[in-house]
Amino acid sequence: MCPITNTNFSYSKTLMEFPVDFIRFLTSATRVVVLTGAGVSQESGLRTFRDAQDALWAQYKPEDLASPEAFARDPKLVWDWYAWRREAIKGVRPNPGHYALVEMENRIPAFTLITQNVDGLHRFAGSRNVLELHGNIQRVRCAECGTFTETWGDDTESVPLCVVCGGMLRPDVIWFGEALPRAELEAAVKASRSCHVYFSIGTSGVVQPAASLAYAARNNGSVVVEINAEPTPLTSKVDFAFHGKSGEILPDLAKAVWGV
Ligand code: BV8
Ligand code: ZN
Repeated sequence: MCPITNTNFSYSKTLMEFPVDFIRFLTSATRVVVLTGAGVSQESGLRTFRDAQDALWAQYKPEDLASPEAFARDPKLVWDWYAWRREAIKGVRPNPGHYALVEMENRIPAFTLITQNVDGLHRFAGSRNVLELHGNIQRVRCAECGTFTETWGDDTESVPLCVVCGGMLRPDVIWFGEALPRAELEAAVKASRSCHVYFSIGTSGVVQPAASLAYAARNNGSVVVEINAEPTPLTSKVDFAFHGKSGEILPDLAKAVWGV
């Protein structure tokens, strides 16, 4: 466990003060890992999984729609939910939190951005070394033969079909009960086990195996940092917890460490 004491900070509007030892540590860190969740896209106008869903979908728990069982039960309902989310994402832009992570990647030799988000906003902001653990909603593939397709009709009575095998199309995201993409998961575990500083940002830290990466870093003696609007099951295990909006805290951190 890193020798630095655990300190909680509630965020205020003035430029945030960060503990000097934290700044010194981050300044000298050459291997940094960041895991993000829905909270990092909240200030872009996207609902988190915890947020009450839009009236249209309020009767459903996200984890009840994001599953092979739900797709088998009512494929059109699940298809429409993803079509609705895709439209919502088209209408938003990355926020200062996304851009601050791009600045960090530009200044840290080995920077790995692991995301649970399927919205693609990190890459849209300019992040390069991004591991999409749970897939990407903008990609669509056949649920039978796996063929990817760039075009599909959204205004159809039924789920669009695969031109190769006639199977139903589905979003290229990882549903509950489905295995994560092997390459991305292995790279995420490897990076988390060998980083100097690990950030958990905008995630409730509930969904596995993503939520266990912070513990892999901690067991490796990394400095573990949480930036989240509220405490999570991880908070009592981290070296530094900054509670507030990532779109405000991250730009201040980039300013404090790299003056950008
Ligand atoms: C698997 C893609 C097996 C789809 C997603 C019991 C114990 C342990 C594990 C399990 C278990 N039962 C089942 C499991 C496994 C399950 C799991 O973990 N379930 C949980 C619910 C207990 N995991 C799986 O099923 C995984 N697969 O295990 O397969 C297997 C293995 C091998 C071979 C075959 C099979 C697959 C998990 C991935 C599922 N897909 N998404 C889609 O998006 O539609 S998960 C999805 O939900 C997201 O990707 C993300 O991971 C999760 C939501 O969490 P967050 O992103 O953290 O969002 P949330 O809203 O919860 O929190 C937001 C936070 O931000 C809040 O704390 C809030 O305070 C904060 N915040 C808000 N605004 C801001 C902010 N912070 C800062 N600034 C702000 N402005
Ligand atoms: Zn097919």
